[in-house]
Amino acid sequence: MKENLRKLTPAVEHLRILVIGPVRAGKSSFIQSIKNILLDKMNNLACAVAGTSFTKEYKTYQFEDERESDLPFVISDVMGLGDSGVHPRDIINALKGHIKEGYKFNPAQPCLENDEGYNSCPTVNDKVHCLVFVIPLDNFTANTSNADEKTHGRMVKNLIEMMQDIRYKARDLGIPHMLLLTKVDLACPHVKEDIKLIYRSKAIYRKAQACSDALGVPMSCIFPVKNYHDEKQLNPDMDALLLFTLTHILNYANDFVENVKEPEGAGDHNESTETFFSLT
Ligand SMILES: Nc1nc2c(ncn2[C@@H]2O[C@H](COP(=O)(O)OP(=O)(O)O)[C@@H](O)[C@H]2O)c(=O)[nH]1
Ligand SMILES: [Mg+2]
Repeated sequence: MKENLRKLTPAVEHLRILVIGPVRAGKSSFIQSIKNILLDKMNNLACAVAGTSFTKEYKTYQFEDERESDLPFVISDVMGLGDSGVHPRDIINALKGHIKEGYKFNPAQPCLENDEGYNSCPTVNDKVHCLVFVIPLDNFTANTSNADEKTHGRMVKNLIEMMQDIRYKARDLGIPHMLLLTKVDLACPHVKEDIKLIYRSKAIYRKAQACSDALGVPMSCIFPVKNYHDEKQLNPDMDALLLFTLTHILNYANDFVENVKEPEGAGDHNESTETFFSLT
């Protein structure tokens, strides 16, 4: 999978992935995990992405492999969604490439056209090519017997509505989007014990299904992962799952960039027909 990433030759300088989700969802940990895997070493926490607990500015991370070559994709991170989080209109601004690197988000007001941080002439490189919603599965109750609150656990209703609005906007812009489910180790003891069981876990499957129902995202676009968070060394099984997920994200992004070149096709992205979950 790493070899395939090296072979990627997108029609843009970098495929741009945007990760959004509530504070402490695991966005920075995901970026850091990818960095670790590609460099083939655990990073010093003092300079790690995940060391910055509350991202407040638009920050884009580049990746290089152990041969120190730059890989042709970047991941942009924004302040958490939800109460006192990033203004939803700034997510739309970021999708369209209007937010400049380093822009400090103001929860009370979105970035406006005459702001210094507003990029009024974004190129295709500045635009987001795949939007990734990050949803933590800890304390997530997938019990559908009672109204919304229970179904969605800690994902409070207005957060779901906010994510849905952003998703509709991304869809209108033709930007592919997917859900990354984090903290799976806290949602299923079998998966905590052995990450290889992830696509066999009924608990994870039910939670994924509840997220799919809540946000209207098909199961084929939902990816559970376990980030590096307290591990001291790399684990090949975790790496495989994270790289599998990253490969799909980059394929979606690449398809989008290819479609932009052909206007008739722009707006659709092929959902994989693979069945990811096999219940036992
Ligand atoms: N158990 C577990 N903890 C995680 C996982 N991903 C992130 N965390 C922890 O969750 C907390 C918030 O993560 P962070 O990446 O800073 O979230 P962000 O606010 O979305 O950037 C940190 O303490 C991480 O170590 C995971 O997959 N499993
Ligand atoms: Mg963060």
